[in-house]
Amino acid sequence: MPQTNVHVQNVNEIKSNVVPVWCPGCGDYGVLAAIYRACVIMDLDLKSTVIVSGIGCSGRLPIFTKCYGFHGVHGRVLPTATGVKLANPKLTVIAVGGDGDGLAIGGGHFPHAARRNVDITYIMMDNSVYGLTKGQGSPTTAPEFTLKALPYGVQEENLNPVALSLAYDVSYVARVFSGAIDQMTDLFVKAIQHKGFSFVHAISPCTAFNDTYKFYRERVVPIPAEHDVHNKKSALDLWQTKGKVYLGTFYEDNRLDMGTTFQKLSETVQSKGKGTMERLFDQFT
Ligand SMILES: Cc1ncc(C[n+]2csc(CCOP(=O)(O)OP(=O)(O)O)c2C)c(N)n1
Ligand code: SF4
Repeated sequence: MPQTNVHVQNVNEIKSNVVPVWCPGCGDYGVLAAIYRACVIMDLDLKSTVIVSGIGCSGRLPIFTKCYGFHGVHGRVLPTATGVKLANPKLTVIAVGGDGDGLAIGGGHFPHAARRNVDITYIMMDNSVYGLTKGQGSPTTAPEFTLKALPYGVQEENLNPVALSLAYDVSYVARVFSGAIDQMTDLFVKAIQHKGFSFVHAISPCTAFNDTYKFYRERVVPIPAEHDVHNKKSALDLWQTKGKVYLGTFYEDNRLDMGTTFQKLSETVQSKGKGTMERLFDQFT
């Protein structure tokens, strides 16, 4: 890691010289803008901030920032981000990827990131379609959406990322919408500040293949101020409310993150003096 810290005063200083190539109106612009703003608000050191991505239109995001970036393999954003964080716990690690990346090919990694409670933030940029590969249905394509490639819609129920994350006992769960960038920024800040695995479901419509702006604008409402974020049952009730798509923090729990657990384990083991392996190694040194 280079020794010089880089802190910035405004969002223009975070932008890289690569201009985003997303389609006009793509929700991913909103997610990127909110990440820029969150970095400034939190005064993050760009040289200690890593954005890891999967493959998809969403996967392009890291290159538009001056943070460190890792454009990984389709569906493997969480194992990669986990590895980065455990290798260097001082880093702020943000994982980004699409709904296809995170719930289809990569769906098996989500519960394990949750139970490990590794201290990273996962922003799922959900456009309910495979954008990069030109409009196939994804695990979050709801039966009410008709796509160019699916004129009769999907014939199966969609997955709900908030419901899954609550069921997996993710320690911070929030939902945001690209049409509400101020709130999105605030919740990215909260998620990054959370010590443990934080998940943000970012509704990020695809204007080319599944333009859901109108659908969501008619349904999004803020989570009521009286909602108790430590009450899992209330969070589940919010998710299941028909006709409304709640935005805000659903759930928050402060249990030990994986880095701290490992640190404690290491101290316990070291306090017991040399173990069998160390005595064995000593014979060769
Ligand atoms: C192992 C592997 N399988 C399939 C693909 C083809 N592929 C590229 S992106 C993608 C899905 C993109 O959808 P999503 O993850 O929702 O991201 P979006 O483009 O919508 O942001 C697929 C299937 C790939 N690159 N690698
Ligand atoms: S295809 Fe969809 S997700 Fe991809 S850049 Fe265009 S609008 Fe965005």
